[in-house]
Amino acid sequence: MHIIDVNSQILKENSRLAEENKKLFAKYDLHVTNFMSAPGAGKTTVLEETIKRISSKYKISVIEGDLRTSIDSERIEALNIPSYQITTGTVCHLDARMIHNALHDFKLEGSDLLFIENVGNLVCPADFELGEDLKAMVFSVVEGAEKPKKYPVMFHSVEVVLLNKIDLIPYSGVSLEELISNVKEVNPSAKIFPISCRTGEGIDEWIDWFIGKINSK
Ligand SMILES: Nc1nc2c(ncn2[C@@H]2O[C@H](COP(=O)(O)OP(=O)(O)OP(=O)(O)O)[C@@H](O)[C@H]2O)c(=O)[nH]1
Ligand SMILES: [Mg+2]
Repeated sequence: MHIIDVNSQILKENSRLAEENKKLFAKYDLHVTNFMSAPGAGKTTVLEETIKRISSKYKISVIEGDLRTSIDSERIEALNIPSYQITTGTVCHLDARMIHNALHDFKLEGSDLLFIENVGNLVCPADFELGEDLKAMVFSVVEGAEKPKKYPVMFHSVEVVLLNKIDLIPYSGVSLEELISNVKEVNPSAKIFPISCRTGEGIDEWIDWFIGKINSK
């Protein structure tokens, strides 16, 4: 009996298309970041806070991924930043083809940075390369300090982890030290920034690191 491994074929085809996207991004001299997290961890809020601080220096475009609605794209457009909403229906992640298709309509010429906000999901988005330069994860500290151990795949796949909503630590009983130690156990080389989009704590440190990253490309 010949068993076809459909999953690995899908991922192989996805990687091929991601390479095509990468070539296109290189042609436009564009730095691309893929933001991933569970629903509601604060991806759009992190984008808003980042955009507010750097949009005078960089021309930014955003691709939003959600099952339904253009709510997140509208939030980004309210900051006068062009945003393209992908709605995936029932699919729990963005893939390279969705990004490729979006680029037929969404023109990136002249942009310096592309931010992609993936579908809110702590598992699937990590498996699908999009052709990005940087994978960033937003994790809301109130989700629990043990989550990196239970859901290691995304923590393992990213270069930077933004531990968001630290303003809620006093009300949650979560230990930030334990959470950081668990992230390091799963991904020893990850850069970790405890941040609060509510108070602004840690955001400048994240931005300084991010700008260093762009400049080192
Ligand atoms: N207290 C607190 N709330 C925050 C912080 N960051 C974001 N929020 C709130 O968390 C909620 C979800 O934030 P979003 O930015 O919409 O989260 P998201 O990850 O984009 O959500 P999806 O796109 O639906 O997956 C909103 O009510 C935000 O105002 C923070 O640092 N502290
Ligand atoms: Mg969002």
